[in-house]
Amino acid sequence: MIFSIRKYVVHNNVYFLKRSFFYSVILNANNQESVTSQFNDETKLHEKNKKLLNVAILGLPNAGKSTLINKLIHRSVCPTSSKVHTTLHKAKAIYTEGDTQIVFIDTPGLVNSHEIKKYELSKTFKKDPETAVNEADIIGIIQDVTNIYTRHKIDNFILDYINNKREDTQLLMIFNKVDKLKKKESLLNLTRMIINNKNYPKFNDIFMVSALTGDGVNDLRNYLLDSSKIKDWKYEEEYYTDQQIETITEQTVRAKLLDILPHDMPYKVKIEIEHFTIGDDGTINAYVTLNCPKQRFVKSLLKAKAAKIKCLSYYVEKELRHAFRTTVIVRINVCTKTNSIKL
Ligand SMILES: Nc1nc2c(ncn2[C@@H]2O[C@H](COP(=O)(O)OP(=O)(O)OP(=O)(O)O)[C@@H](O)[C@H]2O)c(=O)[nH]1
Ligand SMILES: [Mg+2]
Repeated sequence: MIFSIRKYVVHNNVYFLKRSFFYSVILNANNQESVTSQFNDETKLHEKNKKLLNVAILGLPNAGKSTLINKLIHRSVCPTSSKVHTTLHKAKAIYTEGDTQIVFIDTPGLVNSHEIKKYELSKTFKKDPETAVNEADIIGIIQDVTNIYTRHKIDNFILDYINNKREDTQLLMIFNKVDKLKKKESLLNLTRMIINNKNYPKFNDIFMVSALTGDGVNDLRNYLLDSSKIKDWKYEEEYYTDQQIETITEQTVRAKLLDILPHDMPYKVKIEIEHFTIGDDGTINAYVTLNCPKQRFVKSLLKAKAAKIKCLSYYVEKELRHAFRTTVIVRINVCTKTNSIKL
């Protein structure tokens, strides 16, 4: 298995060199990253050469699905946090390079029906992974190698999703967070446990990556580029997401709030985009209200000269700058039903 993985890496590096030679990344007028061909006009990209691949990314909550997609497309369009249930509904992230377009489908973390009921999660937690499985040419199952309770197995409710895939849909096992593993040999054991279990479907390939550091991510991207099939693109070259900018902004505020507030507090805060403008120079200005159900939430956010709110705007602006490649200014207003404190 390791041999076949190594062989793959070498094979893909060769392809990567070829691609680097023919294509270069530029920033277009809207500061959006795109890859242009260095061929002259006569050899311009022909419609019939276009390739497309739909990739669904599935896995348990907090496995690193959104972080991996952001790394694959070089933009933070899928909000991430250290807590579970950051992604609430499916979202597409688009990567176009040369003649190939990859449409990644980010999904909410997989939870069983019992948990959906218990935690009153939205219907998207079941429906969106199902839709993603139907749309996918390739399904990537993300396995968090730092989670000792789940890393060596695939639960039955996850197998139910996979078993409903189209026959021609390929399946990848992606072990994530390898940067945190002290003993890299344990990856071999995990691989054995997954591929030798007769109850599990056959995986076409296995990848070991760190979505955080980027280790192994180029190999995965190259593999996907090489797996794409001749088909017209779904989106024009400049598109990198199917989400509204306001939605990404709101979800990023939510994600970073999950990081800075303890326990289940942030899940109870209602986030509203009060005002949203894009200036002539492309600068984004967002006015966001955090509607807190209790006064003690407000106190926690505003203590020490509103340190948490300042921290929140800093991280949201940083993330959105990386997503939209423009200046982003986020002003945050905190309120309860009775009080409103502008900052
Ligand atoms: N050390 C390490 N941390 C990672 C890696 N990938 C993701 N993380 C962290 O894991 C946490 C969860 O990442 P997400 O990308 O939000 O996970 P997710 O699977 O999208 O989570 P949900 O949307 O809640 O299901 C974040 O704190 C990430 O920084 C990795 O390769 N290494
Ligand atoms: Mg996510």
